Amino acid sequence: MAKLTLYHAAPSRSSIVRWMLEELGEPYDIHLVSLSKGENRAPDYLAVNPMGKVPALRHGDVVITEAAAICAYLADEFPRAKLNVRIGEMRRGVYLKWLFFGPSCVEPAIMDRAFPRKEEARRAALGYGDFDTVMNVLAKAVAGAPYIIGEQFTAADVVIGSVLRYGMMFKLLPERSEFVAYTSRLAQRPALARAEAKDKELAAA
Ligand SMILES: N[C@@H](CCC(=O)N[C@@H](CS)C(=O)NCC(=O)O)C(=O)O
Repeated sequence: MAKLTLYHAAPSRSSIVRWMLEELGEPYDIHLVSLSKGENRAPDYLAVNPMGKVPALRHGDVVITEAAAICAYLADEFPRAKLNVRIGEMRRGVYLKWLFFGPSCVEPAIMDRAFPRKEEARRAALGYGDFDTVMNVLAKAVAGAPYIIGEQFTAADVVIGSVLRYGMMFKLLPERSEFVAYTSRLAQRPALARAEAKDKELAAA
C-alpha cells in the first residue's frame, strides 16, 4: 500500500489532518516542518507545497494540500473507515456542503473579524456574507443530531469540528451552547484524544 506522510507542525491546521488520520486508523508517517525556524519557506518544502503552508499530505506519488481537501481525499480513498458519503447517496450533497463551508465560510468569517479590513467590504461581495449569519447557520446545523449530517460521523465533522474547537479556544468565535455541546460530543472520540496527545508530545519536545 502507498505510504501516507503528513507534513505537520503541532499545533496548527495540520492537526486537523492528524485527527483525520487517527480516525482512519491507517498507518502514517509524520514529517515535521518547523514554522518558527521558517522550514515551510525552505526550497525543499516549497517543492512539496508552493504555498509554504502546512498541512500537506503525500500519498505515494501524490501530494495533496488544503486541510479540507485532504480530509475529503482520505475519506474517499479509505472507505472502510466510513468517514465519507459515497457518490450516488443523496446525503453526499449535504456532506460536501459542510466540507466546503469550513474553509470557504467559517474560516474567512472568523479571520476577517480577527483582522478587520480598513474598508468594510460589501456583504454581497464576501463569499460568507457576514459573520453573524455564518454563526447562526452553523449553530442550527450542529444542534440536535450528534453530527453535522446526522447520525454518521464524517470527514465534515473533522473539518467543522476543528474550526469550532480552535475558534472557541482562541476566542475568535462565540461560545454558543450549540457549539459547546457539539465539540464536547466530538471530544469523546478516541481518535481525537490520540491526535491531541501525540501533538502535545511533539509541542513539548
Ligand atoms: N488554506 C490552508 C491554510 C493552511 C495554513 O494557513 N497553515 C498555517 C498553519 S496553521 C501555516 O502553514 N502557516 C505558516 C505560514 O504561512 O508561514 C489549509 O486549510 O490547509
